[in-house]
Order: sequence, then C-alpha cells, then structure tokens
Amino acid sequence: MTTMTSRLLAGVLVAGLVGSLAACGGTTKDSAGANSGGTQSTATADPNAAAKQGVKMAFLPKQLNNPYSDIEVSGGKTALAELKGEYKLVGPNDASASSQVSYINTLIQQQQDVIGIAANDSNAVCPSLNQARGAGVKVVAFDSDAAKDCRDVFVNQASTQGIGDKLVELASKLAGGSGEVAILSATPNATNQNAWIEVVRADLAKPEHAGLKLVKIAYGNDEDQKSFQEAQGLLQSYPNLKVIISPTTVGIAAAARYLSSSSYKGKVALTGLGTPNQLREYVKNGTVTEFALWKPADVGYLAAYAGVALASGQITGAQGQKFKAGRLGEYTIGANGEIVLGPPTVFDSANIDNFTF
Ligand code: RAM
Repeated sequence: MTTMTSRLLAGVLVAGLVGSLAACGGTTKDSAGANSGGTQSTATADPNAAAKQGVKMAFLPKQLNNPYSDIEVSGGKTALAELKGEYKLVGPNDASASSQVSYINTLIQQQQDVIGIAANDSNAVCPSLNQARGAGVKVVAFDSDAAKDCRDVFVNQASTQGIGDKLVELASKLAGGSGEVAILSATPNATNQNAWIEVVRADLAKPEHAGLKLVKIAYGNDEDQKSFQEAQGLLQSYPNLKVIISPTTVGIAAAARYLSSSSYKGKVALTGLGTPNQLREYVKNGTVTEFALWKPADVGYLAAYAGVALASGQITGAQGQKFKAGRLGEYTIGANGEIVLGPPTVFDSANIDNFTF
C-alpha cells in the first residue's frame, strides 16, 4: 500500500470497513515500512506545558504471554503511577499480523488518551491507529514500530543499526570469523526483527564478513514450541552450521533449551537477544556464551513518559523536541519521530548475575 493510498484510506473509511480491511491484511516483509515521510501533528508543542494528570494510556504489546512483554509493560505501569495517569493492558495471545486490530478499535471506543503499541505488522494496524488519531488519541509505538504515518512517535529500544551490528559482531566472534549462520526470528511480519535482520544482511555483505554465510532465516512466530522445532530443524538441515542468531527473547530461549540437551551443544553457537533470567541456566551450562538486550522495563517506562508528554502538548513528535522521562532523564526526538532508549547491553558469564530481569 502506498503512503498516499493508506492516508486516503485512513481518512475516508468508516469504522466497520476499517476493521474488516485490516483484519485481512498482513504485511509482507518487503512492504513493511513502505510508508515513509510521516504525518506529524501540525499542532505546536509547548515544552513548558504542565504534564497532565489522569492521562489514560493503554498498552497493546505484541502478545500477552511473553515474559519480555510483561517486563516491558511493567515499566509503563510504574511510569503512569509516577505521572498519576491510568494504566491499562490489553492484547492478543499470539503475535500474528492482524491480531491487534480489534483491540485498537475497542480502545478508541473506551476513549483512551494514548495507545502504546508494539506492532505485529507495521501496516495492518494502520487504518485503526489512524482512526484513533482522528479521534484525538495519541499513538506511541514502542519495541516494534508501526508505519511512520500512523503513530506519533516510536520508542526504539536501541538504534536499529546498533542492534544489527551487535548481532553480527557477536556471531562473527563465536564463529571465529567464518562459517554458516542461520537466523531464528519471531514472526515474518515483525517490524523490529525485520529491521534488525536487514542490518545483519547488510553487515554480512561487507568484505570483513566475507567468511560468514547466511544460509536460512526461520520463523518461530514468538511461540515457544514452534521456535523449539525451528531450532531443531535448522540444526538438522545445516550440518555445517556454526551459529544461530535469534533476535527474539522467545526464540533464543527455546533454541537454548533445544541446543542444551542435544548433541550440537558446544559445537553450534547461539546468540541474539534474550533476557538474563531466561538464559542464565544456559550461560552457566555453556550452551550460550554471549547475548544482548536492553532493560525491557525502561522501554515501557519511556513509552509512558512519551505518551503523557504527547497528551500534555509538550511534544508533537517532531524532530528535535525534548521531554523529561522521570528517572531516565531528558530525551530528544530524532528523525521520523524516533526516540532511542540507549545502547544494548551484552551479557556473559561474568556479568549475568548482576541482572535480575
Ligand atoms: C521478543 C519480541 C520483542 C523483541 C524481543 C527482543 O520478546 O519479539 O518484540 O523486542 O524479543
């Protein structure tokens, strides 16, 4: 869908039509992110406006049964308590493309002030999100972006380039600079994983990584069982595999569990993005050496502060605007409404016990 078409659709479709259209529309990897340019509010920001109390912000993560999402939204809850706002959590049990649409429509009816969304598909949620924005609801994408013209800001956990670079750096080190690499991702439409994978591909195409060959991208859909089976499939199909990169906390935990009790343990390396609590056991038993992440609670915390700043008129989402985010300090909005939390942290046997999330 082109930018123009999606804007037109957002402008004219009635609610019922929005729901049915969005429900049938998954976005493929290639069309994800096709909307560029962004529609930012023309309202003027007043950085000195008082933070409103009683702001109603609903969090809609990719899925509810993911420990990572639970930690993320807990940070949002903390921030809204500090800001004297009202926290709400809703969401699907699976991370499929259209799973979030009906929740957005309900949140509009409930007259939430802000929706915080980790989009399962950058475009499938757009008609509903733009309907929300038309009704005065501010939209903060966090963790996994929606297309730029259907949200006000995007709270990114670290820079996309930085995360992709880190994944390749870790994989290259573990492979000793050469060999076959496979990726075990989340869903095929996930905006965040696809953006990171693009960076991984670009990095692997550079001369310094000529020895590393990406042989397969598998999708575990952020479901534990499917991820476990996909990990098993990769190891059986690629006997020369050196490293699996799993840029999802669900995927890396399932792959670590499989690897740990298989004959591949110690022969095939595993790295990616995981929570220290889920991977501690596998770092201690030698299945995983190094992996990365950020503090998921801080993603939700920053998203809530951005949401209240939007609802209070302190920011509109334009580049260069600044706002205060409680214990995290001041943030400046970057290009395309992006707010970057900070650099990722690398965990290994030496530091993992310092982290309890
Ligand atoms: C999973 C989800 C989430 C991602 C993390 C790293 O929990 O896919 O969106 O940010 O992994």
